[in-house]
Amino acid sequence: MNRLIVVSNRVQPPMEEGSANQGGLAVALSAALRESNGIWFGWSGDEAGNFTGHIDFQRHHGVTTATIDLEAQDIDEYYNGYANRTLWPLFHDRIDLAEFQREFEGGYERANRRFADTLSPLLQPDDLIWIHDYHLIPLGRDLRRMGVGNRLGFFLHIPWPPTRLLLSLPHHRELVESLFFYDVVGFQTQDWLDSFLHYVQTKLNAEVREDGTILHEGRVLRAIACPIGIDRAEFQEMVESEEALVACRAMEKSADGRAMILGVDRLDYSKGLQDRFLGYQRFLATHPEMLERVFLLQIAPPSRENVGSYQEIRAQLDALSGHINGEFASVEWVPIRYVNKGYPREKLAGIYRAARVGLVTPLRDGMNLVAKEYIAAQNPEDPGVLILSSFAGAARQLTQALLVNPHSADDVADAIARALTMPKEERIARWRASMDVVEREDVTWWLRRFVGALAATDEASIPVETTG
Ligand code: ADQ
Repeated sequence: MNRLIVVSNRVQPPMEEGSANQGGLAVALSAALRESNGIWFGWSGDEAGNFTGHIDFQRHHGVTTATIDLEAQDIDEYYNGYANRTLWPLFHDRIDLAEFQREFEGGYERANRRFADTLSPLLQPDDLIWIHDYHLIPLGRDLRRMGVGNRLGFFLHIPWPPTRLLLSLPHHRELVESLFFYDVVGFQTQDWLDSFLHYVQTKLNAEVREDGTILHEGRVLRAIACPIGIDRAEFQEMVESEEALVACRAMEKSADGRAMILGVDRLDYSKGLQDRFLGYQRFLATHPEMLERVFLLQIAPPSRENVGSYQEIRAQLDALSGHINGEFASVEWVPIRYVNKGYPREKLAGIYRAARVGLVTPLRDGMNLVAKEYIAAQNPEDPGVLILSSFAGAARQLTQALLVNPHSADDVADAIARALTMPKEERIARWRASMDVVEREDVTWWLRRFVGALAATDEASIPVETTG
């Protein structure tokens, strides 16, 4: 296997056991890198007074990392700005929250060039370079302009927006055209891939050829649907760990015979937490017989706290959970336990297992690994039920979950009621079908599929641009 160079905005190598809150990307890529013995390159998360291009190399649990610091202005305009205030909301269907500022765009271009300048001297001719996510879309183009002829792949972890939405992004054409400097571009689902194909066919007049490759102005790109999975083996170990067992027992004890409905999400407007709370409120209002017999545990560690819309959502959720608790609580029972912190993954695995219902209702989500982790954590003989938004990428694979429209409080309420009363045989049958997918299409499968497509690229067709 060629050496793999993974590039992503943040580098989060495997952490010490028991550390809290590793994101989906980090969890998946650590597994991928362990297998490929590669380097993980990206931003350290730290601020430098002036950008120096200094690279900090480290080794963590079998993974070599190489990180750079960015200047305050870069962080503001590239990370908090273009990535998280322009692209993230737009790609998650929240044009109302998307901010279009020229400084953001300039910062995004500048930071991507800084990545290219510092990364290119590390590259060896046979390296496969795999760039991740919306922060780094133009990086492939910048590397090509420096003469990098390696095979280059890009994977988008978030949805690709419908063309009519993307058109509202200034310079959308340049952004999309920069993807044509890669050999392979991967999307989480066929839906997101179809949206991409729609744009390139209708706006760029690109040709989608019979072999699935796309031809645009002499460049050939292979675009694939390649859904990310969880590290099944690692997760299985975690579920069986002492910490998980202790956490599971502690949760069951604290539930005191009540059925636990569980939500686990980064605190983000795309995760649909407000609508979820409203759906649960509707459930309580329409099923008075269930009062005091269930509770919702929502674990939601804050994220991106420097972005205003994230502060707002936090305040709104605090108010809404307080309101629902005020409306339904008794002296002995609180309907929503709302916790704003991350948990060590072993503990989280135990909490998943103790939950009768996994409530995963994002309004839009590239994939959603929590849904897969919930399935993987269940007791095969007495599994809980996954309620899943049809707008999560995971819904394309986990078709035997109870799929809901997360915007509809009635739909969510009905699904909760159905999940709580579902006969054991049906629970087992639905869980088994979901678990088959989680087991078959795990992170190793994802890695092989993407890297396999990249490695299969015909080297002679690699376009190299040395000017501009
Ligand atoms: P995220 O938006 O971060 O990822 P998700 O796929 O659900 O969303 O991954 C979250 C990860 O963080 C899970 O592994 C989960 O266990 C962990 N996590 C969440 N809350 C936690 C807590 N309180 N304590 C500990 N761990 C917690 C982006 C995209 C997704 C896509 C992934 C991977 O938005 O759509 O699935 O990348 O491609």
